[in-house]
Amino acid sequence: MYTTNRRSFLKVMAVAASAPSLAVTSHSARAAEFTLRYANNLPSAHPMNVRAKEMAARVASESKGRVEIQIFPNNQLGSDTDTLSQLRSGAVDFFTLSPLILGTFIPAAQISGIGFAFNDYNNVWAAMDGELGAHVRKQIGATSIFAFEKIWNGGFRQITTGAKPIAQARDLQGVKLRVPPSPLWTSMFKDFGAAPASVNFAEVYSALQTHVVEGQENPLSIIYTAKLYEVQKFCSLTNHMWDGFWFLGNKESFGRLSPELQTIVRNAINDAGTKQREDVVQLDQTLRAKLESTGLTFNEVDKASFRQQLQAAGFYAEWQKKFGPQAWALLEKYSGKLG
Ligand code: X2X
Repeated sequence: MYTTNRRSFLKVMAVAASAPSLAVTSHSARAAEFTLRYANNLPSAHPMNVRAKEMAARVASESKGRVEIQIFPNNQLGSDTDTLSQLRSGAVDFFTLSPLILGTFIPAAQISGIGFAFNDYNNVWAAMDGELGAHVRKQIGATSIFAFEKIWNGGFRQITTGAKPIAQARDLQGVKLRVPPSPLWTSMFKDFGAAPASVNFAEVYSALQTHVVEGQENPLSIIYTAKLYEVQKFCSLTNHMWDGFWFLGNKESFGRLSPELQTIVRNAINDAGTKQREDVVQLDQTLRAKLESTGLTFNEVDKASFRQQLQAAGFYAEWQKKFGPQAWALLEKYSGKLG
């Protein structure tokens, strides 16, 4: 009897002893005054998610636990198209999205995706941190959402295919190629002579695997982290455009934070973006050998043929008209004369 009682007594004591720490754990887990949901379309291994995790930890620490940012990578909350709707309604608080896909809602945002506009990263950051980026952020800010100052890096895009490499623009003739859902992307690949199909990134791997499409285009860092090399054979180094990710927020949910907390979040996001830019540059420069070792075959292309093809198809003239002379002048300030 005594032993049993003593045992149960000890058991009770053990539970009691652990109780405070349990209580502390659940208290601190519930302590955040603001829990904000950040969604994106890329795998956890991509620098976007690596830097986002650091950013969330910094926000938690600098806000002393008052702001928690939950990260949902890999389209966990839905495709880009779905997540954009959720961001607009406030069901999602933050979302990183290509300016071109954002173009389904704000057409003016697509201007940074014009084919062959930027030669290198100096050019890209001058434009996106300068007047071109400011022009686009102003358009975004006129809606229920806004973009933080520093656009995150997607990278310069390359074409991958399953059947044959693309060396000249004419090799794209009739090729069924996946493009992200965006009017500019579809227009550009139609003008290249391909047969573009709009597919959300969440479906790209399976669309390639089941041969619904024959190819796609993305930067090496995304081809690698999303394992697209498993379902593609050739990678043609077209560098046909640069793409980024605006770090977008829902205005109303961000507005619930005090100005002081807003500053903490804003600085952490912009700083993380600046680091993420460089991570992607480094990755894209070093991944070719790794991708070759998986069996992906690389080729250089006749770059001039692609640009001439766009020009001959009237691509630059058409989009200059759509964006208007003022916005186009801002683009050309950084890109030089286009078309
Ligand atoms: O959908 C794509 O291809 C991706 C991941 O590059 C974008 O977000 C535009």
